[in-house]
Amino acid sequence: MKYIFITLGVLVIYSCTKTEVPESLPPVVVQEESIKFTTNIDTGSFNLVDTIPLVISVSTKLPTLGLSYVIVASYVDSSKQIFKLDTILNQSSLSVLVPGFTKAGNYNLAITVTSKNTNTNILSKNFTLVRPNFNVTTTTIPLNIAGISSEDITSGIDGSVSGTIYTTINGKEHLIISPTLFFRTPMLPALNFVKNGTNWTLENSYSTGAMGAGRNYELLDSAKQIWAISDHGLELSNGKWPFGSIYVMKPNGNGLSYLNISTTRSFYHSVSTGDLNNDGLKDIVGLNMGTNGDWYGALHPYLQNPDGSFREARDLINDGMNTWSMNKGAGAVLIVDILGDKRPEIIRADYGLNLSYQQQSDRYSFVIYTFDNNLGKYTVVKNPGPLGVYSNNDRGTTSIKAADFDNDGDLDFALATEGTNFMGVEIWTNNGQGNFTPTNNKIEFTFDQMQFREFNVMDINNDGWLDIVLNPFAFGKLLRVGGSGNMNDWGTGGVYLNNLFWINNKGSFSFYNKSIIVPAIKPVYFKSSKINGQFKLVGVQTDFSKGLVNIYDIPFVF
Ligand SMILES: [Ca+2]
Ligand SMILES: [Ca+2]
Ligand SMILES: [Ca+2]
Repeated sequence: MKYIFITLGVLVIYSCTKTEVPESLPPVVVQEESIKFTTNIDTGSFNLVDTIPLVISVSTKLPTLGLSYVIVASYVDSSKQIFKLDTILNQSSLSVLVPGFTKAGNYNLAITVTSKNTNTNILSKNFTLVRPNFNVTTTTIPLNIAGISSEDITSGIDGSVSGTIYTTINGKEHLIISPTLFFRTPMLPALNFVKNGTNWTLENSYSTGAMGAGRNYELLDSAKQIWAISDHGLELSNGKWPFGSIYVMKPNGNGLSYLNISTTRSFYHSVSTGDLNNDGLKDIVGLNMGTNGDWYGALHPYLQNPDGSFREARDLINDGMNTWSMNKGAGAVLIVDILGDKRPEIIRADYGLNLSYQQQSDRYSFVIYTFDNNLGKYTVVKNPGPLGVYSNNDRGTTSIKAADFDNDGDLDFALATEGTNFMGVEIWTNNGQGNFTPTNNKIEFTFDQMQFREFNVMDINNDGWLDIVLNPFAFGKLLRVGGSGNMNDWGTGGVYLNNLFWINNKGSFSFYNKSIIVPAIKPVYFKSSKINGQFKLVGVQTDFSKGLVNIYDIPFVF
C-alpha cells in the first residue's frame, strides 16, 4: 500500500508542476518508503570461518540518489575493528566478502543502509557472532580389506600412532596409516585415506607398505611428497623378532607406491634425510637398535642413486665397531645443517643401553657428526655429555627435531624421551656454534597423565613463535575427559585438546591455558598438520564389531 501511495505522491507533484496550482493548496510532502533489508546471516546460525560471504538485499524502492551501505566488523574480545566498508551505490543489493574472523571468540557485525535522498531514512542491524576454537566433521568408513579380518584391521589401526602420516599430496589431504598387531602376525597392509571435498574415503590398501611397526618418518622431498619411513618390525610375543626395513613412499596419482631400500633387516627406530655426499640428491640414515646382518653400528646411511634407488654406504659414518659409539645405545637420528658448512650434520641421540649396568659415564645425550674431509667420512665433533633429562640413566631419546625456538637465528633442538613410566620433551638451545644446552622448557609426564608418540613443530597460533603439538595415544587423564589414567579407561568420553598444545610464549613454553574439550569422542590417537595454513587435527577411532573407522576432522583456531 505504501508503495502505491508514494507513486501517487510523485504523480501528484508532477501533475502539479504541469498545471497552474492555486496558491491556496498546501504543499505536498513527499514521503519516501522506509529502508528495509535482509541479509543471508539474519538467522545467525552458520559456521563462522575466516571470511563471511555477506549478501544484503534491500526490498525498498531504490531512492533516486542511491543507498549508502556501511559494514563494520569488530573483534569484541580485544575491541578491535577488523573490517569497514562505507560506500554509496545505485543498487538494491550488495555482495561482499567480509574477512578477518580469524580468531576464536566474539564478533560484532553492524550493517547500516541509508537513503541518500533522506539521511534520516536509515536501518541498522547488529549481529553477534561467535567463532568456536574448533568444529568436528566425522567420516565413517567401512574397512573391507581382502584377506584381513575386521578385528585385525581395526586392532592394527589402534596400534598405528607412530607410523601414521597426515599430509597434503597434490592439494588433497591424506591420512596414511601403517596398521600393526605388534606382538603377532598377520602383517597388515598400509591404508591410504584421501579427503575428497568434505569426506574421507579409503583410496586403497598397500601390501607393499605392510610394516611390522612403522615407527618414524620424515619428508625426503617436500615438493614431491616423497617420504622416508622406518619400520622396526614386530615385537613378537613368541619367537625371534623379524626386525624391519627403511621404506621410501611416493605418491602415484591419488595412490601410493612403496620401495624397500634396506636389504639388512634391522630394528629401525628412527630415520632422517639429507644430502650427505654433496651430489644434490637427498640421502637417508636409518637408526637401528639391532640388526640381523653384519652391519653393526646404530647409523645405517643409504645414498640416493640418480634413478631414485638407494645404495648402502657402510663407510660413510665413523660409527659402530671400533669407534667411540661402540656399546652405546641410540634412539633417534636427525640430519640437519647445524654448523653452517657445506654439508649437513648427523645428530645421533642417546637411548641408553641397559639400565641394569649402565653408568652415567656411558651416557652422552646426543652427538653431532660432521663430514671430515681428511677422513672422508662423518665423525663426531660435539658431545655435550649427559645433561638435562639425560642425567637420569633411565631416559632415552625417541625423536629429535631442529627448529629456531628462541628466534635468535640458529637451530635449537626439541628432544622427546621415554623411560620407566615417563615421557617428556626438552628444548635445548644453540649458542650459535653448535653447542647445545638444556633449558627449563621441558614437559614431564607419567603414563597415567599423557602418552604420546612424538610431536610436531608448527606455529599453531600464528604469532611467529614455533609451538609443539603432541601426537597423543593411550589413556592419560590429561587426554581422556573423566579418565583415571588406567589402561583401557576411556573416561566419560571426550578429549582435552589444550594438553596437546605446548605453546611457545616468546621462548618460554607452557600448555594452552584454556580448557578445550571435544565432547563425546574416543579417538585412539590424534595427528596434526597445517593444511593451506590452517592448523588441523585428525582423530582416528575404530569399531571392530562393525569393521569401520571414524576419522574426525578438527580444524582449530586460537
Ligand atoms: Ca646425496
Ligand atoms: Ca635458536
Ligand atoms: Ca606460536
